[in-house]
Amino acid sequence: MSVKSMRVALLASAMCLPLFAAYPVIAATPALPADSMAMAHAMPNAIFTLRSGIAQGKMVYIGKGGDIDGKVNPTLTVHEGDIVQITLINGEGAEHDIVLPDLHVASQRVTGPGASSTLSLHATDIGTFTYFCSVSGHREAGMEGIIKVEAAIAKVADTGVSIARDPADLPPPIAERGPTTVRYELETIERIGRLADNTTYDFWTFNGKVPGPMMRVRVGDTVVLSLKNASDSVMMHNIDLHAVTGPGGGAVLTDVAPGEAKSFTFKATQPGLYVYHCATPMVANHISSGMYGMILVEPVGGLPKVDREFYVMQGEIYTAEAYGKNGLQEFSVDKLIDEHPEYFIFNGAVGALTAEYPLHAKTGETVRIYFGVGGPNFTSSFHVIGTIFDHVYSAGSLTSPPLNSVQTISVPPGGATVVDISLPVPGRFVLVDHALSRMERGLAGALIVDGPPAPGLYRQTGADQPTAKRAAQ
Ligand SMILES: [Cu+2]
Repeated sequence: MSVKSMRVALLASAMCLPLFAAYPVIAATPALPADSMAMAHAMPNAIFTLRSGIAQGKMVYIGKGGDIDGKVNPTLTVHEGDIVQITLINGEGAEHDIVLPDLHVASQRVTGPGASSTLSLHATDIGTFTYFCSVSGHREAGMEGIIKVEAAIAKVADTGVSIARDPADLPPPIAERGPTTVRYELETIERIGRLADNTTYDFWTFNGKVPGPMMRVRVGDTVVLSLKNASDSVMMHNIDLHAVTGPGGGAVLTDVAPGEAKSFTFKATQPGLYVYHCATPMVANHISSGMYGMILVEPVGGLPKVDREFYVMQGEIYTAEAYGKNGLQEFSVDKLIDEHPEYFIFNGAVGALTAEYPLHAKTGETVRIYFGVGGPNFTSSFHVIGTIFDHVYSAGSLTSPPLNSVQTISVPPGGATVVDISLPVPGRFVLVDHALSRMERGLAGALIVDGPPAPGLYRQTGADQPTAKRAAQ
């Protein structure tokens, strides 16, 4: 068995956050390996939970959830390149840990029932490696298993179409002009789409993507909005725009059965960034399935110019099975009513803004993010790790003066904000809801800034190496 093997990094190290209560103590190594930066902020793509317990009179690890559910000392199969996350939960109250000495990674010891510790590692080498409990006598008593790193496989083709909205997909600023009439045509489309790698979901959408298209008008404009429901839909749908003054925000004028189309006209009387959504009962079901978007009503003269603009929305998915299951996931009305989502997502899917459509910019540029929460239930504490918002148009209000120098902004369901960020330092910046448990359920985005280093603003000035090897190893 190879002792060299995988390189390890602490996810939390670059976050500067006590993100996880328990983190592995790693053996003394010269420094964090080069790929630790790649791993920092990366979403784990192989996630396992093990519970300590007793089976057939022996002390063992028992798999919890996914393919290893209920299995004793399960073999953890991952693929080369995977970022692996293993959580140990103390099932019965004796002291335990999980160590993988060949991989230079170990959990903390967990003592009380329910106590847990999570470790992460980057599976860079193919092979079979042992995990076991380093508490005296426990390995011999049965607490031992293997993690198998197999060759990377080509992505399975049939993982569902992408329903993720590219955050760079939004209309440009409106040039200086007087009020006019603007027409928008939306179509409600129900389709099986990719929710996560190897996981699909029956999304309900405006125009086939989540969020629906961003609409952009000027205050004083007259908007003629037609809504068509695709003929292969099952459900009725409609649209309620928060930019509208009138019963239902348009919903009562746009109830469309499959194959039907209706339109209505409204005047955009107040500038702001507004959410729109389907309001067909059960409304929360339609929203959580992906039926939300935003309309920007620009003030006279527009907003101050920036170099790039992005469109990002947060939502929740309520599946019957637990987060991380493969295959087509079914909706759970019980979890919706209990407000217990399995997934939190930016722009429709896990990985939409990290793997599929990361936000790109260059140093020295200013970027603006139009951020809204479709929800339907959870307030977002919107934050971009490694940046400070220069300006925040709180609550999506464009007629109030913006806040300056803000770290995190609260955005309620059915609410929005506009944030401006300047980017003097290159690197990878991470969009999050600072209720960071949601990151473990899929919620993260990446803003990748290219450009020369800016050591005057950000540089390493020391790096003490770990001095003691973990006693257990
Ligand atoms: Cu609907």
